Amino acid sequence: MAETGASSYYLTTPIYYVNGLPHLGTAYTTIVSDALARFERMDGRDTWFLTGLDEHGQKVAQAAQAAGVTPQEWVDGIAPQFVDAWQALDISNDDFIRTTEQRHVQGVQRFFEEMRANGYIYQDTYEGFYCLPDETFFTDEQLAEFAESAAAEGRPHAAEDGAKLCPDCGRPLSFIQEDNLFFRLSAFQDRLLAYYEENPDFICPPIRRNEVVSFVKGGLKDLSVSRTAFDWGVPIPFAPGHVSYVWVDALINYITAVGYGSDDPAKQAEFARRWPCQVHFVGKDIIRFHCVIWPAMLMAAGIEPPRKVFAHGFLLTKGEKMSKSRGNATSPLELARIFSVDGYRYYFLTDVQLGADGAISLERMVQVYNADLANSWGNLCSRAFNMTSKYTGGVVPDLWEKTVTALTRERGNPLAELAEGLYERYARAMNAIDYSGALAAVMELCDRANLYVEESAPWNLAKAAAAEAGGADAADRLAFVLYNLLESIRIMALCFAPVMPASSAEVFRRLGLGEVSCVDDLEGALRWGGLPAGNRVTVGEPLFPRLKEDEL
Ligand code: ME8
Repeated sequence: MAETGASSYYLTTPIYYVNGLPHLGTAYTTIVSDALARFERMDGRDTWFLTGLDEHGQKVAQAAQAAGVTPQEWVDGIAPQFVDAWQALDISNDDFIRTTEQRHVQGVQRFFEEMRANGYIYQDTYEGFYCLPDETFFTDEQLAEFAESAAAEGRPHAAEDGAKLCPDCGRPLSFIQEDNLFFRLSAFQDRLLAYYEENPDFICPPIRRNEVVSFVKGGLKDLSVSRTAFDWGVPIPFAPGHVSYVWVDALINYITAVGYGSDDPAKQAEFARRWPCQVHFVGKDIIRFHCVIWPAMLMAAGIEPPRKVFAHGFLLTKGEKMSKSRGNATSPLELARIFSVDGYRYYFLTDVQLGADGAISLERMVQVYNADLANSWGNLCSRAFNMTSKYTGGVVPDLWEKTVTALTRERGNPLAELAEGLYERYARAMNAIDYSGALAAVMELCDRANLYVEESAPWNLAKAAAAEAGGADAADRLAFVLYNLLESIRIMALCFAPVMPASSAEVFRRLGLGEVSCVDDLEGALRWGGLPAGNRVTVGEPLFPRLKEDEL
């Protein structure tokens, strides 16, 4: 195996096809990945987050032809729309790779040479079925299995004209016959199974792991890895007239983006530092490419496989997979306009159980937004900031240490107590890529803080403080309560930041604090007492104004 290091935290999204624009599905994977990237940075790791575009292949060539432009013109027209959409959704990717870039093309060519030098590439004739929309080959066995299960479930496996349908997307398959290059995937069955065994967390969640293991146990066929029927792809240096099969080209992006195949020593050092990747986030539709073909390709080229592939489920609207071709996709930017970018990100990360298929609906989005963000988190911030403005002149109260100790002894400090173990609970869930769990831990503190407002009734303390008798005591109590609320808010804003970066940054500004995104010691930052007394607090507009479904 090549010398590689694991001193960095490198994570990726799939590189998306440029045949359509960003939609809720691709935005979902990108947000899921972004939340982890942001958490890892705040938790002090040297993080590198990659996304990008898959620009080659027959499908793109055909789309360009239909539009009357060259494939390069076509992809150049689509790429900025992805860049803009991810920027609008606050995606913090460190790099954006396009497979038509020279750095990638050169790396793909080198990779092919490596696989060939190691004896894993040979030439033969491919004869079989191909799904153009999915850019996927299907073996006769796979089609027979599909025909059998479709018949048992009463679903069609062939069109009315007899054309075979794709087992994955249900669209008609094409028959192709070409002289192609083949990759000896069959030689990797045992090594893959051993890798899964030795790395039980390589495929997550477990249901996907079982699926992949039983697929590989069923036997692997060699894979056609070049095409000769068109030329929109990476030319294979030792096989004139052949371009790389688009999936092989696409998978290699994960290493070319961090320097593989470069002649520049600085890039080579970057590759040694970044690879192997910690997590490839993908949808469950492309798990075989990532968990079978990709690690086998890497083994064939003498490179370590990635540490983990996390496959999430599909977003469904009314039970159907949501996709542009089915016409049931709402644009991410449209939803972000209604719910704010943070409200949108929060919903998908908290209400859709990562890994399972998730039914999404506008009604449910409104419910979650209003309950958690408008009524709970946003309302807590408004109340605490308003009361600070009214009762302590908009300044974070200052109290003698002795007074704090005495008041804590007298009444306890439920917020400080709950915040105490928060890092552990939250970071454990984030490291396990369990966003719902992590956010639930933060919402627990939020709910407790809202209750604390009611229990401690600062408005009564303010009245008592203003009255003559017992004023000093009540003023201390009021200061104590307000500090506890503001400090809890600071702590929650830190924990919410990977999921809702803009509103957390705003809360930090309103508390007179620096950039939340610059935090790189989350555990230290979450320690109780970090909010400096004397900071000026700004009230501002509601962070998450309530939404009425009938007004959307
Ligand atoms: O497959 N729900 O690109 P692609 C959730 N270029 N996620 C969804 C989704 C849905 N309804 N629809 C799409 C490709 N996705 C290749 C990848 S990687 C080396 C090459 C997400 O544009 C999900 O992550 O078809 C899925 O795996 C991906 O978009 C497919 O994107």
